[in-house]
Amino acid sequence: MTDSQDNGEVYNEKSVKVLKGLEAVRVRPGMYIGSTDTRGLHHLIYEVVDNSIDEVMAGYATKIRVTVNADGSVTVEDDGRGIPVGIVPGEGKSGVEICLTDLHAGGKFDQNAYKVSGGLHGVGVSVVNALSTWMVAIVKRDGSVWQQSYEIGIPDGPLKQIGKTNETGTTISFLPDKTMFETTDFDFTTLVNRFRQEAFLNRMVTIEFEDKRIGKTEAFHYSGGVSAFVKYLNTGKTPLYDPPIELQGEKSGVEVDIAMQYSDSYSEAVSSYVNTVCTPDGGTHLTGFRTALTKTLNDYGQTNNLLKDIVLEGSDTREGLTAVISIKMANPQFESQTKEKLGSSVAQTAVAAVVAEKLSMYLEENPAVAQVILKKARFAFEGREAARKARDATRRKSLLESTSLPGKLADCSEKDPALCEIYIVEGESAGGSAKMGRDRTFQAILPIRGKILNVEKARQDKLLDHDEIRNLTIAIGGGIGPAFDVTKIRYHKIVIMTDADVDGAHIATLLLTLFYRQMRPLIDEGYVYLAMPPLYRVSKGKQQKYCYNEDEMNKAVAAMGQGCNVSRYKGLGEMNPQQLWETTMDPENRIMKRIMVQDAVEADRLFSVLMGDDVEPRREFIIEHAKEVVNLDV
Ligand code: 0RA
Repeated sequence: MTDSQDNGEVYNEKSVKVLKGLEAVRVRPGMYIGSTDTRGLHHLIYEVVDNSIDEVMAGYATKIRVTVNADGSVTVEDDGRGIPVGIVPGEGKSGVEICLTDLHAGGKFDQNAYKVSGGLHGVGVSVVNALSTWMVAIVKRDGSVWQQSYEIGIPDGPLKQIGKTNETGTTISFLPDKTMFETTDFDFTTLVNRFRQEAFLNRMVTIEFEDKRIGKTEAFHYSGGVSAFVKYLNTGKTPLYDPPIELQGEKSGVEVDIAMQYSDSYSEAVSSYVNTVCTPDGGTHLTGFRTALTKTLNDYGQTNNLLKDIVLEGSDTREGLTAVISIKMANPQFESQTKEKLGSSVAQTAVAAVVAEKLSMYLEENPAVAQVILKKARFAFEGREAARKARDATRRKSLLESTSLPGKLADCSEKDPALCEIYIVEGESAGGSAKMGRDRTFQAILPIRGKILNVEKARQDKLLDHDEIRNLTIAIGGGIGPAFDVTKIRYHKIVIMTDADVDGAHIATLLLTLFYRQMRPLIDEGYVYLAMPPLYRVSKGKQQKYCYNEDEMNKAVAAMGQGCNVSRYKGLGEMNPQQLWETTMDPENRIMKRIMVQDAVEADRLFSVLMGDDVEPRREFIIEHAKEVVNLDV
């Protein structure tokens, strides 16, 4: 048998496999990208960008440009080595084609130790390709420019040389297939937050992001890395020392990079990452951090007579702590497919060793900071003791366990939580309309008064003294704080409905922060939504159309023509019950934004900006958002 025959056979057999693979992706897209909703859609971009991030982590690229084009397609460009263009022996195809069409290409010819792509969420660019109406790959490598195009994953021909260059890099463009997704509308803010986070976790990279649909550009580069990340997360809080403590080191092949800074707040904001991928459920690296932190602070406190005769618990050492734990390691193992929790035990020992060594060194060298931290932890210990005593003694137990629901709650008749929705509505008048407009079989309404929930400043034991927080807690039914039990909740859709103005955004932020900090599983399970009331009603005679943004309004005006009437809704209160039902509450017509952990993390930060001690960031936020409101006010 000659070589060419051999290659031919391999080629045919592989091609059939590739086609079958791509077909499988299109039959069950959710299996490959998690879901076909907005989350799955955004994963497409993350997957492609993660490949470029891998090239950055391997030390070959520094710049990534992401563009959402005017037609909704996406372009991701990097200045790395370029995907290999040569024919891969035994495959009979170029490296580019294998990378972009073979489901199992990951790792085949890429010896990158800390891969993010192709990992847990990482499914390979071939999956993105299969779910795209078209994709174009352009590679600059070996002195030439190379190109290959695809339709729903199938190449239009072999990789072609289309020009000369002395640069290197990879550019991938794609248009998500509308028939595969519930929505193909990328969200600017979601993407901005993701790219910012990736830039914080890779201090080498510069990510430029342009959204041509709205003419906005952002660039992210943070030479300060995780320390800059922590400072960013603490915007608006009052740090107890500055700069954040940095703990870096390498043990057993695990690179550990941690920054931590305490503020005078009571909440904990510790997030963890493996190879720049967020691990919302923590895992071994987080456990290693926690145990070493507790032990190191106890040891230091005992040795230096700062703790008298108390022993700190883990939670005492994390009150008011903002920290980012970023590790890089080969072949991380996760505990489950969907929940992102690290299982590799080597990460626990490595992180614990680095933290114990570097933190005790830091404390020895910075006794003033050490004093401040120990004092904070001791205060937390005392607060916890006080709370426990109060809990035993007072009414809070009976309050939460009482079977009577809040008087303000208009409950639904359905009892199966999976079918029930609760609308948390700003203001009594909108609450009244919502009560009248709702479908009372499955929709409950809880009106709340404006600015209520300063979770930041309130200690755990004081939260339930707030009427509004108590009402919310009893209505939702899972309790509050560390003991929150998601299996006891009474509704699987918790919908925040506020006016579409700065105050409304503020109240939504407060509620999201409460959920994020005190009822976290609600966010993780995807039970929290923002209602999206329309901004305009365009009418002419008997015709009418509700519009949810300016663009839709302009289109409706154009369609109805001369003499049509445009009214802008400034608040929910301007809609009568029937209108509120039709536009915002009827599952057939309404638009709701499902809150993802990422949104909640940003809300948590925004919350600190709004409620924290610094005036300047708050002023900036309000000005920034005032602009948006003015823009809407045409
Ligand atoms: C495999 C091998 C090599 C680079 C890449 C893949 C690569 C993939 C992507 C995806 C987006 N940007 C990328 N940049 C590089 C390295 C081969 C070598 O030069 O040794």
